[in-house]
Amino acid sequence: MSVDNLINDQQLKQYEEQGYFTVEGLFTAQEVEGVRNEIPKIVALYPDVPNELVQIEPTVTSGEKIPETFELGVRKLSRMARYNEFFRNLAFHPRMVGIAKSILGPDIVLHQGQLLMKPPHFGGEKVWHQDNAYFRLEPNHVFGFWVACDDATVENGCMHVLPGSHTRGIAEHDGAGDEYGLVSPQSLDDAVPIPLKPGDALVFHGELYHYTPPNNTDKRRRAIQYHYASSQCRQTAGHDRFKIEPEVLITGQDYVETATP
Ligand SMILES: O=C(O)CCC(=O)C(=O)O
Repeated sequence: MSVDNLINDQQLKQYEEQGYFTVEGLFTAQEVEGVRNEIPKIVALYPDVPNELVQIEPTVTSGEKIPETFELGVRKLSRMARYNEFFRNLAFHPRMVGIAKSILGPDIVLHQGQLLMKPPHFGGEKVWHQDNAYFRLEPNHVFGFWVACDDATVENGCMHVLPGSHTRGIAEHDGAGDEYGLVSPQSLDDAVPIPLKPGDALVFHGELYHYTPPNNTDKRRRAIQYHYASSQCRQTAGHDRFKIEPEVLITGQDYVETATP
Protein backbone atom coordinates (compact mmCIF):
# COMPACT_ATOMS: atom_id res chain seq x y z
CA MET A 1 0.00 0.00 0.00
CA SER A 2 1.48 3.40 -0.89
CA VAL A 3 1.36 6.26 1.56
CA ASP A 4 -0.62 8.37 -0.91
CA ASN A 5 -4.41 8.15 -1.05
CA LEU A 6 -4.51 6.02 2.05
CA ILE A 7 -8.17 6.68 2.67
CA ASN A 8 -10.74 6.68 -0.09
CA ASP A 9 -13.87 8.85 -0.11
CA GLN A 10 -16.07 5.97 0.93
CA GLN A 11 -13.96 5.31 4.03
CA LEU A 12 -13.94 9.00 4.96
CA LYS A 13 -17.73 9.14 4.54
CA GLN A 14 -18.11 6.04 6.71
CA TYR A 15 -15.84 7.61 9.35
CA GLU A 16 -17.91 10.80 9.40
CA GLU A 17 -21.29 9.08 9.43
CA GLN A 18 -20.65 5.87 11.36
CA GLY A 19 -17.44 6.66 13.24
CA TYR A 20 -15.23 3.90 11.83
CA PHE A 21 -13.83 2.06 8.84
CA THR A 22 -11.48 -0.86 8.31
CA VAL A 23 -8.19 -1.11 6.39
CA GLU A 24 -6.96 -4.43 5.03
CA GLY A 25 -3.25 -5.12 5.45
CA LEU A 26 -2.31 -1.90 7.25
CA PHE A 27 0.64 -3.83 8.72
CA THR A 28 2.62 -6.39 6.72
CA ALA A 29 3.03 -9.93 8.05
CA GLN A 30 6.60 -8.97 8.98
CA GLU A 31 5.43 -5.93 10.95
CA VAL A 32 2.90 -8.05 12.83
CA GLU A 33 5.65 -10.55 13.60
CA GLY A 34 7.81 -7.69 14.88
CA VAL A 35 5.08 -6.65 17.33
CA ARG A 36 4.56 -10.24 18.49
CA ASN A 37 8.30 -10.65 19.08
CA GLU A 38 8.64 -7.45 21.08
CA ILE A 39 5.84 -8.23 23.56
CA PRO A 40 7.74 -10.93 25.55
CA LYS A 41 10.73 -8.59 25.88
CA ILE A 42 8.62 -6.09 27.82
CA VAL A 43 6.77 -8.78 29.78
CA ALA A 44 10.13 -10.29 30.85
CA LEU A 45 10.99 -7.03 32.65
CA TYR A 46 8.03 -7.41 35.03
CA PRO A 47 7.80 -6.54 37.93
CA ASP A 48 10.64 -4.03 37.46
CA VAL A 49 8.53 -1.85 35.20
CA PRO A 50 6.43 1.28 35.69
CA ASN A 51 2.92 0.41 36.94
CA GLU A 52 1.25 1.77 33.82
CA LEU A 53 3.25 -0.50 31.48
CA VAL A 54 2.02 -4.00 32.42
CA GLN A 55 -1.53 -4.83 33.58
CA ILE A 56 -2.46 -8.37 34.65
CA GLU A 57 -5.93 -9.92 34.18
CA PRO A 58 -7.85 -9.38 37.46
CA THR A 59 -8.83 -13.08 37.67
CA VAL A 60 -5.12 -13.95 37.54
CA THR A 61 -4.18 -11.36 40.17
CA SER A 62 -6.90 -12.70 42.49
CA GLY A 63 -5.62 -16.26 42.06
CA GLU A 64 -8.95 -17.42 40.58
CA LYS A 65 -7.13 -18.43 37.38
CA ILE A 66 -3.60 -19.66 36.90
CA PRO A 67 -2.12 -19.19 33.41
CA GLU A 68 0.42 -21.61 31.90
CA THR A 69 2.95 -18.81 31.52
CA PHE A 70 3.14 -15.34 33.04
CA GLU A 71 2.59 -13.72 29.61
CA LEU A 72 -0.70 -15.62 29.16
CA GLY A 73 -2.09 -13.77 32.19
CA VAL A 74 -1.20 -10.28 30.94
CA ARG A 75 -4.23 -8.18 29.99
CA LYS A 76 -2.55 -5.09 28.54
CA LEU A 77 0.67 -3.27 27.98
CA SER A 78 0.13 0.49 28.03
CA ARG A 79 2.04 3.58 26.98
CA MET A 80 4.83 1.47 25.51
CA ALA A 81 6.25 4.33 23.40
CA ARG A 82 7.41 6.01 26.59
CA TYR A 83 9.63 3.08 27.57
CA ASN A 84 10.38 1.02 24.47
CA GLU A 85 12.14 2.14 21.29
CA PHE A 86 10.44 -0.41 19.02
CA PHE A 87 6.96 0.80 19.95
CA ARG A 88 8.05 4.45 19.82
CA ASN A 89 9.35 3.95 16.26
CA LEU A 90 6.21 2.03 15.29
CA ALA A 91 4.09 5.06 16.22
CA PHE A 92 5.68 6.85 13.21
CA HIS A 93 4.49 4.11 10.81
CA PRO A 94 4.00 6.01 7.51
CA ARG A 95 0.63 4.47 6.72
CA MET A 96 -0.78 5.22 10.18
CA VAL A 97 0.60 8.75 10.13
CA GLY A 98 -0.74 9.29 6.59
CA ILE A 99 -4.25 8.28 7.66
CA ALA A 100 -3.91 10.34 10.86
CA LYS A 101 -3.06 13.44 8.79
CA SER A 102 -6.17 12.91 6.64
CA ILE A 103 -8.33 12.75 9.76
CA LEU A 104 -6.62 15.21 12.14
CA GLY A 105 -4.61 17.61 9.99
CA PRO A 106 -0.88 18.39 10.32
CA ASP A 107 -0.26 18.57 14.11
CA ILE A 108 -0.42 15.15 15.70
CA VAL A 109 0.57 13.45 18.97
CA LEU A 110 0.47 9.80 19.92
CA HIS A 111 -1.95 10.18 22.80
CA GLN A 112 -1.82 6.57 23.98
CA GLY A 113 -0.53 3.21 22.78
CA GLN A 114 -1.68 -0.13 24.15
CA LEU A 115 -1.21 -3.82 23.50
CA LEU A 116 -4.50 -5.52 24.14
CA MET A 117 -3.54 -9.09 24.92
CA LYS A 118 -6.95 -10.76 25.61
CA PRO A 119 -5.24 -14.09 26.44
CA PRO A 120 -6.90 -17.47 25.71
CA HIS A 121 -9.32 -18.58 28.49
CA PHE A 122 -8.27 -15.67 30.73
CA GLY A 123 -8.99 -12.53 28.68
CA GLY A 124 -11.99 -10.84 30.29
CA GLU A 125 -14.48 -8.57 28.54
CA LYS A 126 -13.84 -4.86 28.04
CA VAL A 127 -17.06 -3.13 28.97
CA TRP A 128 -18.87 -0.74 26.62
CA HIS A 129 -17.12 2.62 26.67
CA GLN A 130 -15.89 5.60 24.68
CA ASP A 131 -12.15 6.16 24.72
CA ASN A 132 -12.56 9.91 25.01
CA ALA A 133 -14.42 9.34 28.28
CA TYR A 134 -10.98 8.32 29.60
CA PHE A 135 -8.98 10.97 27.73
CA ARG A 136 -11.52 13.87 27.97
CA LEU A 137 -9.86 15.70 25.11
CA GLU A 138 -11.28 18.94 23.79
CA PRO A 139 -11.88 19.32 20.93
CA ASN A 140 -12.58 15.61 20.43
CA HIS A 141 -10.06 15.30 17.58
CA VAL A 142 -8.83 11.88 18.60
CA PHE A 143 -9.15 8.45 17.04
CA GLY A 144 -7.67 4.98 17.36
CA PHE A 145 -6.12 2.30 15.18
CA TRP A 146 -6.85 -1.21 16.46
CA VAL A 147 -4.56 -3.51 14.50
CA ALA A 148 -5.10 -7.26 14.82
CA CYS A 149 -1.96 -9.26 15.62
CA ASP A 150 -3.84 -12.59 15.52
CA ASP A 151 -7.10 -13.64 13.88
CA ALA A 152 -9.68 -11.60 15.79
CA THR A 153 -13.07 -13.33 15.81
CA VAL A 154 -16.37 -13.00 17.66
CA GLU A 155 -15.38 -16.08 19.69
CA ASN A 156 -12.00 -14.82 20.86
CA GLY A 157 -13.07 -11.24 21.54
CA CYS A 158 -12.92 -9.01 18.45
CA MET A 159 -14.02 -5.39 18.59
CA HIS A 160 -17.75 -4.61 18.55
CA VAL A 161 -18.89 -1.08 17.68
CA LEU A 162 -22.14 0.87 17.73
CA PRO A 163 -22.25 2.70 14.37
CA GLY A 164 -23.05 6.42 14.57
CA SER A 165 -22.62 6.63 18.36
CA HIS A 166 -19.61 8.98 17.98
CA THR A 167 -21.99 11.89 17.33
CA ARG A 168 -23.76 11.66 20.71
CA GLY A 169 -21.16 13.36 22.91
CA ILE A 170 -19.62 11.66 25.93
CA ALA A 171 -22.20 9.56 27.76
CA GLU A 172 -22.14 8.97 31.52
CA HIS A 173 -19.41 6.49 32.54
CA ASP A 174 -18.67 4.90 35.89
CA GLY A 175 -16.66 2.04 37.39
CA ALA A 176 -13.18 1.48 38.75
CA GLY A 177 -10.05 1.40 36.60
CA ASP A 178 -10.41 -0.70 33.46
CA GLU A 179 -14.07 -1.38 34.37
CA TYR A 180 -14.86 2.29 33.70
CA GLY A 181 -17.65 2.10 31.14
CA LEU A 182 -21.04 3.32 29.99
CA VAL A 183 -23.60 3.52 32.79
CA SER A 184 -26.16 2.35 30.18
CA PRO A 185 -24.39 -0.47 28.30
CA GLN A 186 -25.54 -1.25 24.78
CA SER A 187 -27.22 -4.45 23.62
CA LEU A 188 -24.93 -6.73 21.61
CA ASP A 189 -27.90 -7.11 19.21
CA ASP A 190 -27.23 -3.54 18.03
CA ALA A 191 -23.45 -3.95 17.81
CA VAL A 192 -21.44 -4.61 14.68
CA PRO A 193 -18.64 -7.14 15.27
CA ILE A 194 -15.38 -6.33 13.46
CA PRO A 195 -13.52 -9.61 12.82
CA LEU A 196 -10.06 -8.95 11.40
CA LYS A 197 -7.08 -10.87 10.03
CA PRO A 198 -3.57 -10.17 11.35
CA GLY A 199 -2.37 -6.82 9.99
CA ASP A 200 -5.91 -5.54 9.27
CA ALA A 201 -7.05 -2.49 11.21
CA LEU A 202 -10.15 -0.86 12.59
CA VAL A 203 -9.92 2.93 12.50
CA PHE A 204 -12.42 4.40 14.97
CA HIS A 205 -13.43 7.78 16.35
CA GLY A 206 -12.48 8.47 19.97
CA GLU A 207 -16.14 8.81 20.95
CA LEU A 208 -17.45 5.67 19.21
CA TYR A 209 -19.11 3.26 21.67
CA HIS A 210 -17.24 -0.06 21.61
CA TYR A 211 -16.91 -3.35 23.51
CA THR A 212 -14.97 -6.61 23.39
CA PRO A 213 -16.28 -9.94 24.74
CA PRO A 214 -14.15 -12.33 26.79
CA ASN A 215 -11.83 -14.78 25.10
CA ASN A 216 -13.15 -18.20 26.06
CA THR A 217 -11.23 -19.97 23.30
CA ASP A 218 -7.74 -21.44 23.24
CA LYS A 219 -6.69 -18.95 20.53
CA ARG A 220 -4.66 -15.81 21.20
CA ARG A 221 -6.21 -12.44 20.31
CA ARG A 222 -3.50 -9.82 20.55
CA ALA A 223 -4.05 -6.35 19.08
CA ILE A 224 -2.07 -3.15 19.09
CA GLN A 225 -3.95 0.09 19.56
CA TYR A 226 -2.54 3.54 18.93
CA HIS A 227 -4.63 6.63 19.62
CA TYR A 228 -3.59 9.77 17.77
CA ALA A 229 -4.90 13.24 18.62
CA SER A 230 -4.46 16.75 17.34
CA SER A 231 -1.68 18.34 19.39
CA GLN A 232 -4.07 21.24 19.96
CA CYS A 233 -6.35 19.08 22.15
CA ARG A 234 -6.36 19.58 25.92
CA GLN A 235 -7.88 17.57 28.75
CA THR A 236 -11.18 19.17 29.85
CA ALA A 237 -10.78 21.08 33.11
CA GLY A 238 -12.18 19.11 36.05
CA HIS A 239 -12.18 15.79 34.13
CA ASP A 240 -8.80 14.43 35.12
CA ARG A 241 -9.86 11.15 36.72
CA PHE A 242 -7.43 9.52 34.28
CA LYS A 243 -4.36 11.68 33.86
CA ILE A 244 -3.25 10.65 30.40
CA GLU A 245 -0.55 12.84 28.87
CA PRO A 246 0.49 12.46 25.21
CA GLU A 247 3.35 10.01 24.71
CA VAL A 248 5.17 11.45 21.69
CA LEU A 249 4.85 14.32 19.20
CA ILE A 250 4.44 12.58 15.85
CA THR A 251 4.41 15.43 13.36
CA GLY A 252 3.83 19.16 13.05
CA GLN A 253 3.69 21.63 15.88
CA ASP A 254 3.52 20.90 19.59
CA TYR A 255 1.10 23.24 21.34
CA VAL A 256 2.28 22.59 24.90
CA GLU A 257 2.01 25.93 26.67
CA THR A 258 5.33 27.23 27.92
CA ALA A 259 5.31 29.49 30.94
CA THR A 260 5.73 33.14 29.97
CA PRO A 261 8.48 34.94 31.90
O1 LIG B 1 -10.19 -5.62 24.29
C1 LIG B 1 -9.85 -4.83 23.43
O2 LIG B 1 -9.09 -5.13 22.55
C2 LIG B 1 -10.41 -3.43 23.44
C3 LIG B 1 -9.95 -2.73 24.63
C4 LIG B 1 -10.39 -1.31 24.63
O3 LIG B 1 -11.28 -0.90 23.93
C5 LIG B 1 -9.72 -0.41 25.55
O4 LIG B 1 -8.95 -0.88 26.40
O5 LIG B 1 -9.96 0.81 25.44
